[in-house]
Amino acid sequence: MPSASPFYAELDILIIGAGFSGLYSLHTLRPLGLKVKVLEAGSDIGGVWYWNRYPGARVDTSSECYQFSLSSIWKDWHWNEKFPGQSSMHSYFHHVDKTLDLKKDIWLNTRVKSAEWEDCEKKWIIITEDGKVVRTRFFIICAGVNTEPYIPKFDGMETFKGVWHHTARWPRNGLNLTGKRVAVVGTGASGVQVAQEAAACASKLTIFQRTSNPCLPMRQQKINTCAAELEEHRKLKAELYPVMFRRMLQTPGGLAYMSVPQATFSVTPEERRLFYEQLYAMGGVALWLWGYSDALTNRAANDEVYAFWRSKTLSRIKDPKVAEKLAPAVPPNAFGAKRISLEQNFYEIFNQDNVELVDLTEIPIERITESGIVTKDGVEHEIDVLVMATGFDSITGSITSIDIKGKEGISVREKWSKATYTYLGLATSGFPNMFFANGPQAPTGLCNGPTCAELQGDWLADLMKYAQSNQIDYIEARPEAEEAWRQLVVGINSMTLFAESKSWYNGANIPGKPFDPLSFVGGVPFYMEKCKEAAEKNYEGFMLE
Ligand code: N01
Repeated sequence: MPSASPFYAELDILIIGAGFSGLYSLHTLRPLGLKVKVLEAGSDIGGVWYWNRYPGARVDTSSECYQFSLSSIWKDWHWNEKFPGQSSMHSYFHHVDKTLDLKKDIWLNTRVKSAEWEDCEKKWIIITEDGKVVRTRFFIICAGVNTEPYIPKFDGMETFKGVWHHTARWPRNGLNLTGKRVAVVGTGASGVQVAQEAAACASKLTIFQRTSNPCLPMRQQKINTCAAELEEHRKLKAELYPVMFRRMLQTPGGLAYMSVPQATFSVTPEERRLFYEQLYAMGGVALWLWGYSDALTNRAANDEVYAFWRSKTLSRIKDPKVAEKLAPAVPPNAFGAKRISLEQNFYEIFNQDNVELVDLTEIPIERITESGIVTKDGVEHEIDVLVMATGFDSITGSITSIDIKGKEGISVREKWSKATYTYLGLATSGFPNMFFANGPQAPTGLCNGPTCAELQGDWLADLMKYAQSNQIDYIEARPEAEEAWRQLVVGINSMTLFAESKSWYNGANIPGKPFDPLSFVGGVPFYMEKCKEAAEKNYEGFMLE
């Protein structure tokens, strides 16, 4: 009996995760007067910004967009940088908590181990790693996009006598890299950020790159916070933020800007060059997302942007051999079809004497020893600290890492072992009363996190309201609705260059994971139109009882 457990709770709605999605859902569900709680594995709120504490961890979305749109929160919050660091994000979440009084309904340090559907009661039994049992009618997984660290199994890893950490499991008290011999494996967003910091203080930094990652200049800016400017800023925000947040719902990525309507080859090469120069000078994601409309659908158009980016990047790296590895003539993936990272001085660090690049496509890692990394050419790279910036079992990993058994007794992990099936990227058949936010087959990987957290959070809150007022206690996605959704997701993806890229967007970063589009690439407005359409037809595509 669950009630025999040392800790037992009966809820209406349980939310897993206290990042953007989980906090927003808690806030929007409270007015329904139901018993709602959040379980969070970390010892504090913030989700990805709680876990990622590696040196240099920083948001790569402009701060005005990377926040909740609730005026009660932004009116008294001031960012001090355009791209805030982890500690600013940490303070932001505390401000959110103070404003919305959320923590009283969050159980921290509580990791969910399993969830099982109890058909007779039409409820879920949730069990946590420390033995708590929760029975709940509904269950919303807001466990994050890049949550489950991926650590490759290198031979000899257990023999290493130095210190090693995955970027998302960095020690809470920090780790001093000054004067150390540091290796960074991986050159995604995390690897680039940690490498920039390590290059400034390590005695030797060796960066192991498997696939070159075309990074764009962040062009960080300080935001003045002196009293006079703050007042001016407050006024501007009151005028412009509501417009900006409305505008964000009209763009594919849930950001304030989008691509221009012209196609790449509809303008002269000179015009094109001028436009690329402007976007590059703006910094951030501009050259990636605000360029010509066909940049991610037409290979030749994509090659044009890549060639521009390459010419800019080559000029920053002194050694032509190193430059060719970081910005090769033939791109390994279409530009932007694998997540673009932002950098501050990533390419310049390779001009320093203490920084070395090892190209794993030429010389792979053979094994880890007591004192370092041995590559296939027999060279031992001696190190004190090994940083695994090797990414995550993205998008599905935070769901499949929980042992969730649905009404047929099979787990989500088994159900998605060959391909992912969801309806609207919000639910999956066979798992009644279970929903997810920022999960698979929603805009997730291509959507600004807070924007999608709010859109899906509002949609789910409306569904819960509908269930409450219509005495519905059973909601399950219909198999035929999820089949049709899958066709749509795969169909749109196949019209883009995302279909041929290898990245966490489609599971290609994890050995054995199906190669499958994990994000809906049709853009936020089209996605929301589909969700709205289903809701207006009394939640068409769901069985409601
Ligand atoms: O992970 P990644 P990440 N041997 O998957 C390499 C968000 N984020 O943590 O490309 C050698 O991008 C792998 O190589 P390859 C952001 O959305 C945001 O950096 O697969 N190398 C790759 O280079 C981001 O996209 C922020 O060939 C191996 C790297 O490890 C997402 O999180 C900051 C390997 C993994 O890169 C993930 O970023 C940080 C192996 N066996 C993260 N296995 C900001 O907002 C993997 N690699 C700033």
